[in-house]
Amino acid sequence: MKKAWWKEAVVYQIYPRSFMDSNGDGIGDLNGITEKLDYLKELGIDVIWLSPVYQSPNDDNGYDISDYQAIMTEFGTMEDYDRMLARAHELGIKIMMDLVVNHTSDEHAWFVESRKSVDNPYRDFYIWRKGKEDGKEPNNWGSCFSGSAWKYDEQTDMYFLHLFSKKQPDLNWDNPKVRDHVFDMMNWWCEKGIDGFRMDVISLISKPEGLPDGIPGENGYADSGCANGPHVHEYLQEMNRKVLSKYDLITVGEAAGVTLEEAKKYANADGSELNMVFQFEHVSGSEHEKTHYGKWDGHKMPLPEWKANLSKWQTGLSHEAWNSLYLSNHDQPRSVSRYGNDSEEYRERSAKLLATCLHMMQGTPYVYQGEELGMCNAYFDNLEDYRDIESINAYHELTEQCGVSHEEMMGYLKRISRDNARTPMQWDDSKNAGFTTGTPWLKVNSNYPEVNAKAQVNDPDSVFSYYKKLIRLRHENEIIVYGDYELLEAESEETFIYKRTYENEHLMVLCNFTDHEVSVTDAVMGQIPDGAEKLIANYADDMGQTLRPYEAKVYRY
Ligand code: TEU
Ligand code: CA
Repeated sequence: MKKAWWKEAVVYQIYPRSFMDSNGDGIGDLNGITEKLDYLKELGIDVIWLSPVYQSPNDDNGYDISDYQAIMTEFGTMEDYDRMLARAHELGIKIMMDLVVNHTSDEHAWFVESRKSVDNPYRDFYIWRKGKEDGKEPNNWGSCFSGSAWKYDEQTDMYFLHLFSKKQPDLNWDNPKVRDHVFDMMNWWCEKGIDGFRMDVISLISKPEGLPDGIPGENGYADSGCANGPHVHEYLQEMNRKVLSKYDLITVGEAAGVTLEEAKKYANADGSELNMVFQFEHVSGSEHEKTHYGKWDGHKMPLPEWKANLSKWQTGLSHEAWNSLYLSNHDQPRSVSRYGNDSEEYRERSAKLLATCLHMMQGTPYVYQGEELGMCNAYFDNLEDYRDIESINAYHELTEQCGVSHEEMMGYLKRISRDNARTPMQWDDSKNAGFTTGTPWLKVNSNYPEVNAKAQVNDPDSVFSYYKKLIRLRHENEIIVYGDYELLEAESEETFIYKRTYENEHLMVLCNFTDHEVSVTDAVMGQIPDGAEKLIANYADDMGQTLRPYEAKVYRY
């Protein structure tokens, strides 16, 4: 298997709005990030994925860009950006920018021009259509943020497409001028010395010919109906030729709706498109569960289905493409709340369990800010405490149009709202967790006195120190990066056990996903020779075939 630095790297995602506020306005900023780079150096990560810092009206917290080559006023200046980039490089940390080019903000100059008239030079930068004879939208697509995916624009008596918010009009990637403008902007950032791109919903950029009606009632149909469109690989290969191939970058495509077969094209080993993709199957609900309201009333997969899905990606891409490894990001609830156990008794233990299970797999691991501390969901009780447009729009749509009760909907939000991952980083036990001296834009999780970086960075038994060890082990052991993967005890509803093999070496990864003791089969234990080295574990001692609640341990032999 071909080796590469981005296969051996560990990436840390920063959501700038919630990472560190340096000027007391309650909003994280670039100088705040610069202040905390030493903390990330200590953790040992190699790359920072920076969620968008470009100029934006913040309808979707920066994922609605009004100027790709200017810094969001609230986050600071281009000089602040350059200082952060230089300091990161001094520390040997690379910067991966978030590239959001499926859509812009409706305040972007291109859209301001485009909507002026049907013959404006920028008209075809976006997707405009006449409404249907009966006055209905051009097709039945739903937006991912509730309502129709079309917004009527009086000025020219036409509708424009927005797969996300009304203020995020989709770019028309079939227009070569759009592609040239995007590639020019990407080259501009590469010439500044950045080290890669995370590409927002890149699987959606090529819309199906004729924009046909979708499957009625599929929540956010546009998201699934547009995925892996007719020209997406052609456009990415053009992007690779005109930008990516000219630099030594790390690239990951956020590929909503991607399948294993499609992923082999996006992340193929010949390097003609991207290095890897974020797929969504393992963070979605069970394939066998029909939900009424998309993610809101869905549940996580039962363990056997989850293990089978992750294993499918491990063996399915191995030697042909490359996996990203993640459980958390700014769109997902906190992993320890969703896949672990965030009770006082088991929060730390299960956070280490999840970290072991993910970081011992083949692929590039992504650590989402606060995941290394075992931060968990905030479970806000009041709608007024939420800020996320997806959550707020869904609240109104489901309670006002679908008959969902307030109490039911608040239960959905507490469990799976994106705001659970966006509460401010918990630095210490001072007011607002040391994130800001002002009023935070989003409330801090009330458990910050117990869960914060200051309490962990010097504690060898902390979640932080455990992540630090996992990252170091990946840097020191090729088997963790390149070893082949094999799932064991596939049917178990309690354990997640897999083996890695590389040249003549093996790792046995044993995880108990329950709050009670379980016993590992003789078939598994029989493979581990006496005296096998314990690489890492989340209990100090070892009970052999018995795994205690949320126990994780890795043997090398
Ligand atoms: O997310 C796209 C996407 O797939 C999410 O909308 C996801 O499906 C949903 O949030 C899960 O409930 C990207 C960004 O990561 C997200 O923050 C943006 O809101 C979205 O695109 C639009 O840019
Ligand atoms: Ca600030």
